[in-house]
Amino acid sequence: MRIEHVELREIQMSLIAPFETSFGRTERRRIVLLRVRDGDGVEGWGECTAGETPFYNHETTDTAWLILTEFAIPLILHQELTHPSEVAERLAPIRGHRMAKAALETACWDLQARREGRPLWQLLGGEREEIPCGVSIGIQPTVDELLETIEREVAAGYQRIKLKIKPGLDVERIARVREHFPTVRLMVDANAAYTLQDAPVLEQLDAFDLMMIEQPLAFDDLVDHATLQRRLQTPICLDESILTVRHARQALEIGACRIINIKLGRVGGYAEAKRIHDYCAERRVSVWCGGMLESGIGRAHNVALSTLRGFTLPGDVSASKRYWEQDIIDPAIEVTPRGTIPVPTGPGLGYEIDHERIEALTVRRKVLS
Ligand code: OSB
Ligand code: MG
Repeated sequence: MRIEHVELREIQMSLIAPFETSFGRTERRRIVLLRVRDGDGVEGWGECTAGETPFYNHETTDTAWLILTEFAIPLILHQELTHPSEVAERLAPIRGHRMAKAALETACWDLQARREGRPLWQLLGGEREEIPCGVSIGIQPTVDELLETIEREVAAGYQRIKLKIKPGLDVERIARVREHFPTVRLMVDANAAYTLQDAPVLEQLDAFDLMMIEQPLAFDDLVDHATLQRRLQTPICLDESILTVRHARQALEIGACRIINIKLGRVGGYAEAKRIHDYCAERRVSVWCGGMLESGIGRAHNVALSTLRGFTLPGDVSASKRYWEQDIIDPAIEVTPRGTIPVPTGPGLGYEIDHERIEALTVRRKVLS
């Protein structure tokens, strides 16, 4: 495999409804898409999951654009590679900026799968024919709106509901939700909004039979999570804190979590995602695939990743129509009434790229070749 041509685009898309977390509110996405092409004209597509603001992690749409064009793409362009797993190795000199690197790395995996004329999920070693799906529900203005939203998602078939929480919008709200939905599989995600001093509040969440509490403490913390986990019955799931398989090992060794949310962008692509998955699978630690409000290309990559054997818990991989009026892939990602996404059978990502739609949404474009 030898990449001879790379095209970057920024597309802008409005969400169907604003998405609010403890770190902020998103109404409109600025998404970097990346298309790689080899000498034979075979293409691969990647999506950068960096947000518009540096409030989930340090990366943004603009930092990713800079790192990709100035540093990452030049390390890969015109280089002979025997396997897409080498892409991450070549990009290793770049410290951090994993979302930028993942956009390029995942595109190269897609390209290799298309070269071989087989689905990307098979190239990755996936085994699942359909993946279990959950939804992530942003902070709602009122309890009534929250209950209505949950009602709709449960009726659509989703297998678990994740609710965003923050200090002041936690115990009371979850109590109300649990009252209305006594048996729904529920979890919460705090996006790092609490500190150890809030342990008494978080302990109260033990009363609601939650599957897990995702990232309650600081984005770069492991040790305080271990202290907190000892005080909680509910499993802690780490998201922001896990960037590498080393972090995963250290987190499990000290008991900082019992579950890990794997996101392709956050960990730098498939090579590291697979390492974290394999490490957890050997130890019977459950993992699931997180989401970053992706468009169809990122979503399709999440579907492929979720076919790996260890992704036993429903992920935040949901239907395109929950976020977008019109997606950039065809068909859009749909969820069955039993809350699953059937895995596509075509080569590479397995969904058609809607070039016209992408062109119409593009606000800047750059070619490196
Ligand atoms: O913490 O999982 C998160 C969205 C943006 C940033 C961080 C997170 C999220 C979500 C949404 O929870 C998941 C999705 O794409 O549906
Ligand atoms: Mg999260």
